Amino acid sequence: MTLQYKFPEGFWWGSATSATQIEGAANEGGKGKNIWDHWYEKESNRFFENVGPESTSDFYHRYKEDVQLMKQIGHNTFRMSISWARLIPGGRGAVNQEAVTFYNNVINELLANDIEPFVNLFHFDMPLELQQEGGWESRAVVDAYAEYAKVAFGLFGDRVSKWFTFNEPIVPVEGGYLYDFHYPNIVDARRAAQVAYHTMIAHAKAVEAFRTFNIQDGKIGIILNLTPSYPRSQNPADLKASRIADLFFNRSFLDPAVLGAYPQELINILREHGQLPTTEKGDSDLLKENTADILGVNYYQPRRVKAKDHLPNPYGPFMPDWFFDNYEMPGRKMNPYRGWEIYEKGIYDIMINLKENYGNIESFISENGMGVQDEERFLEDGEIQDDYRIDFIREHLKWLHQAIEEGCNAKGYHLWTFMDNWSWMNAYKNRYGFFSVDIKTKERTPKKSAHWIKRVSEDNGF
Ligand code: BGP
Repeated sequence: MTLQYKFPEGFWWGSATSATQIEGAANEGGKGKNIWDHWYEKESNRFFENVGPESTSDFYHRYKEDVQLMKQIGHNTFRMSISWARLIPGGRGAVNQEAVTFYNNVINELLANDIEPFVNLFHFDMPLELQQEGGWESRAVVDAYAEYAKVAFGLFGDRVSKWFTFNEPIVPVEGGYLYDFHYPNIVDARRAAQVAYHTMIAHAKAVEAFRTFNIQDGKIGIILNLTPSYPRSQNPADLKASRIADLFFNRSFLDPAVLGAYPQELINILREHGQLPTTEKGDSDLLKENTADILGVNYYQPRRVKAKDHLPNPYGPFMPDWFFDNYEMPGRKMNPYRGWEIYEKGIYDIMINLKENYGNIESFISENGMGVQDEERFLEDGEIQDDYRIDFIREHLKWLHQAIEEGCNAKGYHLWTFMDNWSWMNAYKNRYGFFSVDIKTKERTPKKSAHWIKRVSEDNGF
């Protein structure tokens, strides 16, 4: 059979997930509390249908079965995260041996089934005690994170070679400090900038520590949600709006992580508006000397922007949105459930940008996927016929393939996600998995896309 889209030898086929979203066992195995456990206790009404993080998809007890399912659908790689609050309850000090056993078991099970684990250290889940100390606003928390990273490299680095410091570090900044969709629900751009900055310092410290560990074939990177900012038009005012949106939402992390320095224009804007974070001597060298080896790219949707229609309210809090309005392009293709535009070519544009402006750093699609509500509508003979998801993946893969043909250094594609999981405020509203999960019985059932991806992974193309 000749394939129209053949991927390079050794291409990484798999999926991604995070600890809080699948493990469950939130109060078992000696795990400490994180901000999600706490926020849910305080305000369960903010979570879809009041479903919290306590049991989620029960990976903690079912990882063996899940690894078998991954193998069945052709995964050769899988990205997971370690729960900091599980490994080191409270965030500092003694390591929880039950957690070590659990993560060892998961890693060993993956390896025994020829699935390479990619391990991420932080996926939105700050230990509660450290949040109460100020979270990422606190430099002491940055140091605690660096210690945690060392513990993880030491415990698992003999078997795990691909490490990631953070998943989408801008999301806790946006959610927790600008737009009120994560705990601690603060609206304050100056504090947001401090959180963003300290996250990058924490990243660089973890990279610096990683270099001392001599991990075989070891690579360390970061996972960023890159959302290309497309201007409404070529009008200079629209172009400027898109450039500034790009500075705030992409380059704020991409530049320091890959190039080792912040864009001067972003610094100028923050300075002009009195929003610059506090820095320490030596920070800029730390960033410069500890850039990422590998970049995970999460891509779901583009950002479309235009020049502002109205002046910002001078009495309102400073916001990145003082410089642009979001633009609803007529005729855009939407995923109406998640409310996100679908624009497959975005994946290509991101890769070309990495090639041209970021030294063609080794990268991969670390998340891409389509969340759909009430998927039982599509049940036939006991399986969800998710043709829309197959289309979604296929069309994105075509553009990724094109980028690779043009010399982009993209090594793999991970779907968000392996099985339906718990999502932050949306809980189980939108389903993303190759496998559906019955949230009462926790039973896993393949969807049509599971059979499809099995063939694609095994053929290394389609
Ligand atoms: C990314 C996160 C994931 C995941 C995904 C889907 O931003 O890294 O944790 O949740 O988006 O988004 P959502 O769950 O909000 O629908």
